[in-house]
Amino acid sequence: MTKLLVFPHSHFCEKARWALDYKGTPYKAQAVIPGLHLKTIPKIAPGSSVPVLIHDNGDIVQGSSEIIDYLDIHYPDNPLTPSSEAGRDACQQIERTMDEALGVNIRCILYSALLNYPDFIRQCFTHAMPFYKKPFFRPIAPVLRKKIYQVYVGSPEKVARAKMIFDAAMHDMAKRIEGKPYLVGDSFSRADLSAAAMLSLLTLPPEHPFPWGQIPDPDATAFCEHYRDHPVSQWVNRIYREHRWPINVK
Ligand SMILES: N[C@@H](CCC(=O)N[C@@H](CS)C(=O)NCC(=O)O)C(=O)O
Repeated sequence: MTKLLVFPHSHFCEKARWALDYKGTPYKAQAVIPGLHLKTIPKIAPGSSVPVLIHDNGDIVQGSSEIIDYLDIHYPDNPLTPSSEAGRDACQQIERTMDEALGVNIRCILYSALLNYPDFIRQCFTHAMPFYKKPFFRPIAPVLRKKIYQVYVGSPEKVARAKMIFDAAMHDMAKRIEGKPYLVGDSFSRADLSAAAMLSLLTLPPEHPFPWGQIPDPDATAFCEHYRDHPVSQWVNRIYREHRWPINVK
């Protein structure tokens, strides 16, 4: 069966999972053990990041945007990429900018607060992992915490900068969607899916398959709360409500 290798809580993995669900392609999402993934993933793909799609026909695709490209070629029903060249270019530009300005920065901001909660982080990485794999997480957790801080957070100055860029990107998004239901053209596309997936960590829409539960950190909660009534947050929730079907929890 086709498999999607993921970190279950990752917004880039949610983007790929959503695309697969949207296409109605049968697949199984499989949580990889963080840390060990640095050895296992590069054996099958060029880099170490997830998501990675392992198709049951043998094809392997790494990267959320590349997975959407692949799915649109092999499963043309429910297209996510517009058919016009202008639409395709617009999607590509939005997807790149939003993955970076929204996705990368919100990861930095939230990890900076949530890395202080080992139980929460363990749930993020091990949710839906088979029981025999879960014990691998505990011994690597302290090293992983340091590594995640180094790679995705960096320093308080970097977090402050991430907050500024994120806020500017939210402002830019608000302008793009003003008076329009979708980012590109008149219908749902990969641009909407990508932006909404990147911001799912901000609004935690109920249609998102990960069971977030209570966010344990007051700064992280305050950050999300600050944007609760923002037009972009409302847009994300609507996009999830109307287009996130059917769901695959694992
Ligand atoms: N551009 C990539 C980014 C994916 C990404 O940043 N994945 C992170 C998890 S959110 C990851 O796998 N990090 C571990 C690593 O790179 O080794 C995509 O769109 O798939």
